[in-house]
Amino acid sequence: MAEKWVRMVTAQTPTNIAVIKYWGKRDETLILPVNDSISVTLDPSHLCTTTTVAVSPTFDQDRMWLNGKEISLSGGRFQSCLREIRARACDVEDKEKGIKIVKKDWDKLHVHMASYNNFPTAAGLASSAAGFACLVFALAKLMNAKEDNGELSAIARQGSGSACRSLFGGFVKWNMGKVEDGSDSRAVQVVDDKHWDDLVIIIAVVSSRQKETSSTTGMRETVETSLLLQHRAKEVVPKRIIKMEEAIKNRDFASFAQLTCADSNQFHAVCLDTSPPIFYMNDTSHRIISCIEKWNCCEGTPQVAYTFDAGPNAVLIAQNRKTAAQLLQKLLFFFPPNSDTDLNSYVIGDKSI
Ligand code: 2P0
Repeated sequence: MAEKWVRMVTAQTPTNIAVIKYWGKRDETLILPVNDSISVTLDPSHLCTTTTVAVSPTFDQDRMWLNGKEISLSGGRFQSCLREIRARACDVEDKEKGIKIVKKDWDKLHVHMASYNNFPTAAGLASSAAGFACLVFALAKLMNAKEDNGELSAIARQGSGSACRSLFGGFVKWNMGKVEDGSDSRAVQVVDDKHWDDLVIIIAVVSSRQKETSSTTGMRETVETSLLLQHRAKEVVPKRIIKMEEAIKNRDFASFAQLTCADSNQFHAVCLDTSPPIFYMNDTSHRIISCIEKWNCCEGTPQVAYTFDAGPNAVLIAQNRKTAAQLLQKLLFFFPPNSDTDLNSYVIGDKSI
C-alpha cells in the first residue's frame, strides 16, 4: 500500500514594478533580456501571490491551480522551473510525520501547486512576476534545495523574466548577463526595503481587464520590428541604469522621478514603434500623465513619478506621505468616482516590504 503522507510548504511573494523597464528578449527559451532593468518590490500585504506546494507518494502527476482553477502544466516555462528545482533537490526528513525523502526520490515524486493572486491577473500588474517567484521559492523549500535567492532568481527568470526581481525586497536590479547559458542573468538587491522607506506607491487601477497583447507576444513583436528598441537597449538603458542606481542610493527623488517617467515613456514609445503598434495605455492613462507632469512643472521639482507597465494602470510613486495625500486629492478631483473616467480603485501602500 502506498504511503499516505503529504509534505506542504506555503510561501508569499510580492510583485515588483520596474522603474527601468525590461522589454525584449535575446533568447526566448532561456528568457534572457536585451537590457538590464531595475524595479521596486511592493509591500506583500497589497499585491502578492500566495502559493502552496505539496508532495505526496499518492500524487500520480504534477498539477497546478491558479486562483482555484486548474491550469495546464504543458508549457515549457513551468517545466523549466520544475526541472531546475528538482535537479537541486536534497534529502528531506520529518521524523514527526514519518517522512523520509532521499535525493533520488524527487525524480519519481509528483507535486501539486496552488497559487492565488490578491490582484487582477494579467492586467499589467505584474502577476507573473509574483507568481513564478513564489512558485520557485516554495518548490525550493519543499525540496530542500540549498540555493540562495540570487540563484533561485535565475530559475524564476525561466518562468517569467520579471519574476527574477521579486525574490528580493527593496530596489532590485536584473543584470541581463553575458554568458550563453543564462547563468549570470539574475537579480541582485540594490538597496534593501529600509533604505528609502518614506516613498509611497499608489496604483490607480484604470482597468482590471486582461490586456489584449501579452507581454511575451508584445516584446517578441517589438524585437522583430522596432528600430527604436535597438537604440534604447544599446544606447539609452545602460546609461540610465547607472544614473538610476545612483539616484536610489542617494535617495535623490528629483533624478529618480525624471528617470522613472522618461523610461516609462520610452517603453511605450517602443511599443508604438512596433509593427503593428501596441497600445497599452488609454486616454485615462494619458490624462494621468498630463496631470502629474503639470503638477511637477508648477512645483519646479518633481513631486510624484509615474510609470505604466503593459496595461493602462498607473503606478504613482510619491516622495512621502504628505505628497501622497495631495496626490490622492488630485486623483479624486480629476477622476471622481462613478464618473465616465473613474479609476476603479486606488491601491495605497508604503513601498516596503
Ligand atoms: C518590466 N514588463 O520590466 C516590464 C515592463 C512589462 C512592462 O516584465 O515574457 O511578464 O514572461 O518574460 O516578465 C512583463 O514581462 O514577460 C514585464 P515574460 P514578463 O516589468
